[in-house]
Amino acid sequence: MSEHDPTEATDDSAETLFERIIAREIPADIVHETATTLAFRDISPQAATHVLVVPKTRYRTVAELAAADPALLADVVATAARVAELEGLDNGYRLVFNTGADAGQTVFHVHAHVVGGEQLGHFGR
Ligand code: DGP
Repeated sequence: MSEHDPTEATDDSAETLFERIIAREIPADIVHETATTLAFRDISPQAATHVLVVPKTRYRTVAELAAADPALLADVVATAARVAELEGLDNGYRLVFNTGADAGQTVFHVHAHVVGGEQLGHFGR
């Protein structure tokens, strides 16, 4: 880990919740799946549509994923775009990768939030 990694202090030795969802060990409302990614509804939606997209291979953050496997990051983004199509988000959507504690990242298996289905406020605090 680089000394500048904002997630460095986090203990990520345990299997995360998302590995268990990918393995179908715990249920989730799955909306789309590809060979390399899985998309399922967020348990605590922040908008009319709120879907999480994860790579089936675990990386802790989007920066780690980008450095290790850029093609897999492209798969995540392509799946997010497909989810937006399937969910009818024709008027736009937001794609968010929370990274580290200050951003509120709670699950250290990289995930894209696909948020939309309504007019979103400007984000920040
Ligand atoms: P983040 O804060 O960026 O790490 O997002 C984690 C998201 O995961 C958060 O929006 C809530 C969601 N989440 C937490 N537990 C579960 C669960 O058991 N099932 C599903 N579908 N989503 C969950």
